[in-house]
Amino acid sequence: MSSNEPHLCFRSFVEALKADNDLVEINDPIDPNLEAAAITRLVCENDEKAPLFNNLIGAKDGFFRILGAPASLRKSQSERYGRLARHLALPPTASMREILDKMLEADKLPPIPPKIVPTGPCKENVLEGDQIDLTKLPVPMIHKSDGGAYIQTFGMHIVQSPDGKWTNWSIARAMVHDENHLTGLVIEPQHIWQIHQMWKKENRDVPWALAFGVPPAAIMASSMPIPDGVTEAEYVGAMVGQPIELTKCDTNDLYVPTNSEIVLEGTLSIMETGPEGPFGEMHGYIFPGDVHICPKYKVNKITYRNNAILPMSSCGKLTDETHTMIGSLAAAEIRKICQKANLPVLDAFAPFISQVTWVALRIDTSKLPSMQTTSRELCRKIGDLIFNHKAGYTIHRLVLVGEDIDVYDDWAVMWAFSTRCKPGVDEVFYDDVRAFPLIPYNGHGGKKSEERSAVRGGKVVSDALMDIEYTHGRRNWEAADFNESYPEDVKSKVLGKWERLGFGRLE
Ligand code: 4VP
Repeated sequence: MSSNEPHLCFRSFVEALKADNDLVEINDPIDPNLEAAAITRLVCENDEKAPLFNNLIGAKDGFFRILGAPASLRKSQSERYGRLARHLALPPTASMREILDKMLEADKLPPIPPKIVPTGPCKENVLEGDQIDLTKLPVPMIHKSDGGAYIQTFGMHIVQSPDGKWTNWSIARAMVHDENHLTGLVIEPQHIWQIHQMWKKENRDVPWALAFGVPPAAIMASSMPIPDGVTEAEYVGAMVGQPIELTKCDTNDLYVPTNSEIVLEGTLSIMETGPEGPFGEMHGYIFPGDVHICPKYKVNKITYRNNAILPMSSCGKLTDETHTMIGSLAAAEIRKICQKANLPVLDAFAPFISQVTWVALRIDTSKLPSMQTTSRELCRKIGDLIFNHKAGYTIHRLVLVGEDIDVYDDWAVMWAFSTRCKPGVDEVFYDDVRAFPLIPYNGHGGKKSEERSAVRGGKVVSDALMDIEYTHGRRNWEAADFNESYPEDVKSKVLGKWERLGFGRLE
């Protein structure tokens, strides 16, 4: 089987977007200093086509181009998740459920180890020694108050446990620090943090590679909170049904996807740190001047494909990769964990409308009567499990909804939450679990109360199930909407004459 298919090769993925009429190639000179990101931001806020910046001001010998919004939404309702679907060889009309099922599939399949090949496109060009100057590359400045130029918003960090048993692929932001260093977030409980801790104990810097423009299926897995110790290369191999082709780095013993667009090889320091941030983040905020001290990455070698493309997420308010990927993939893992614990969870999704700080869980209410459970007990079972698990790290509210609610429909979730969950009464609060410090009410909560913590508490399970669903496993209401409040013959009569009456086409 070829490794050149769009889900296995970033360059082919870009071609696939073009064939889908989901790409705008921009050959005008565009400034990587804010202009490319501003265009991409407007793209994200309007579900526009992905921009490919072919002519960045300052790109020397064409190194490099930028693809913005690589996994954002499409305008078309039927192909809303088309760009995500193309990451996984699914049809562009795939539903979010189908996309998340594909991502979960590998959990049940035997791992497929990668195939090592001696060389490939990522080695076509080389920069080393004095040739490396990150400050001279067209690295995008993404938001005007960012603390630096964020080269790393959609690349894949590659690190390995000191015993070599676990190789982790993940996304974590990083910015240019100087000619040959980056600084970036390495925060608990992330896997890159866990592996950094292991090397600290050994008193050695972490061998590291950062690959940009990797196989799209690989970047999806890098964004998903799969279990500790699972090597993403093998998980992705299982998911796509064939080994991922990797090639050895020249300056360390790590392996990178052979067809990566750009590879940085080096180390993640266990001692050296530098200023990092602020950065306009996934919740839609930047706090100017909010600099933190983070570990430094040292770049010893750069290799890249001819006409290399750097993928970039111009993240912030809805809707971009930090929502379509971080939120959705955490929800998928949460569904899996609930089901493995025999909890009656049918579906899970992080509503965009909550800025992916919530996960709605659709409960199999038919199971509730025989479980002889109560709202409080069910909330506690689910909250204890998810809020004490790494997969629940980014999520502060779990909303339990009945079978009539499509969790992939933000409006439906908000309707159920607002009308079926009595604030404070139908909710179980958690004040001693790990919080997600990036959410402004955590990291920038100020001193509204003495006991406030940026890193603990503030999580809740909100029960939007009704009593009758616990006692009889069914509902006793009809929605006062077109779908449920009119007989089929009336509905088809209305739909049949809708446009003739002068109304617009229904999607
Ligand atoms: C999923 C966690 C996360 C951590 C840092 C960041 O910048 C975005 C997401």
